[in-house]
Amino acid sequence: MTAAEPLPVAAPAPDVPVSHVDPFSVDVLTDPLPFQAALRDAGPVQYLAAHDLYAMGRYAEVRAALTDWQRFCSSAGVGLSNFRREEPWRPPSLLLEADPPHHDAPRRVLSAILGPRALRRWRDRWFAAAVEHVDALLGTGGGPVEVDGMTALAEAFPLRVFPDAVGIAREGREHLLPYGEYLFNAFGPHNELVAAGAVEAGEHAAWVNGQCTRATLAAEGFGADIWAAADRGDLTAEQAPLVVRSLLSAGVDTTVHGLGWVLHGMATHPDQWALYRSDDSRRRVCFDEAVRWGSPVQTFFRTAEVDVPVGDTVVPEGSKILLYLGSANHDPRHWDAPERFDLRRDPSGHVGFGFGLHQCVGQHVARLEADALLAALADRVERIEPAGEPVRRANNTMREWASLPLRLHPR
Ligand code: HEM
Ligand code: OVM
Repeated sequence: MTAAEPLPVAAPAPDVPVSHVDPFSVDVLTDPLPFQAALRDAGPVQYLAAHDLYAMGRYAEVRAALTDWQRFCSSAGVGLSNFRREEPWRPPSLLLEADPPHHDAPRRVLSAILGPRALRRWRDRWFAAAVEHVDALLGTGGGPVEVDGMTALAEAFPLRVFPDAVGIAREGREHLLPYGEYLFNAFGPHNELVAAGAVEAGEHAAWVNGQCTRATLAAEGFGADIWAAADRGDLTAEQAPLVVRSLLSAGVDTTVHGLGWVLHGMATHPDQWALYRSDDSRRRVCFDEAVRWGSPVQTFFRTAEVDVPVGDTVVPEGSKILLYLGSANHDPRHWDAPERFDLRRDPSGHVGFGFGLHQCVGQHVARLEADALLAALADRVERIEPAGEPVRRANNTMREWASLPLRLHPR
């Protein structure tokens, strides 16, 4: 090695607090709040020795970093792996894993296709589907019914409406959830969670990729809309299938676990369900408060393009930075009693959908799905009660319930 070559970065920058805890251990993943409180209290940034990376957990710094795409870039990957040194496990997303100017055209196209105006044509259909879904679940007996809120509601409802809205085949839809589960694990380190999914990931990915071609997509739907944008010249024919893949990657597990958190919130805070049912003005904020409170997407990484001063230290060029959306959403420096699921608060400014350039382009889709299901439940269900111990599932990126036993009391 010549004197001009920099040493490999494997030591913390000077004056940075160091943690030796592995935040991707199953223990921390299933109970992340104590780790996140310690991360915030250590300072604006901490070095995580277990994975040679920097982590931010305070609201102000996380939000500032999400907005600073020039210095905290996405094109080197938004997981632990640095795409400039390691081959990505799948071709990078043209949205999530891209910086301007490449990010611009795919983003503009999806913003229009998934925006509030474009979604108006799905609203009545999704509200009607939710009423049918809840009616079938409650049956005709009139008494309380016990369900697993995850399988019967949080998974079943998005799977009932979203794949049809994209326009994919019915056959093979069982690949969607495990594909997302693996994808979100794969943003983390290559731990046992990734290893456990790796055997089947190839099959899920092959099926998902097969759904993205013009020939396999229905004539009406978000998929067809993406191909129409390619026909207009707003995207190339090479970009179109990858943009469809983004919908199938980011659009299923996220809403499933967002709904899981709203159902858990209502079951454990009966006063909030009463408030939701009685006060129309609270409905608008409900799902966002659940996304803040549960933060189903806990983290995304960035890569430092240059040396970035943060607090008393400098995050060195080329290092990975872990942005704790979930921790920012629970920072008492910004939120009053953040651990409380509270429809009376104003959750705006939460970073559960990210912030800035990459802020979730599918958030209106997620809100519409949630509004439809919650409205149908509010009409028919007086009380939502826990009917057993909820069960957590560890994922390297998402904060998930595997099972939510619920008792629904029809009115
Ligand atoms: C981006 C969360 C639903 C598609 C993001 C980001 C977050 C997020 C945190 C920012 C990523 C970053 O900054 O690196 C969520 C949550 C959801 C949800 C919590 C549900 C509760 C959806 C849905 C779709 C979708 C339903 C598709 C229909 C996308 C795409 C991006 C994205 C394509 C990348 C945008 C870009 O990089 O410009 N989402 N999402 N998401 N989301 Fe969502
Ligand atoms: C994508 C993508 C994948 C996972 C998550 C995401 C939350 C986007 O392929 O564009 O945003």
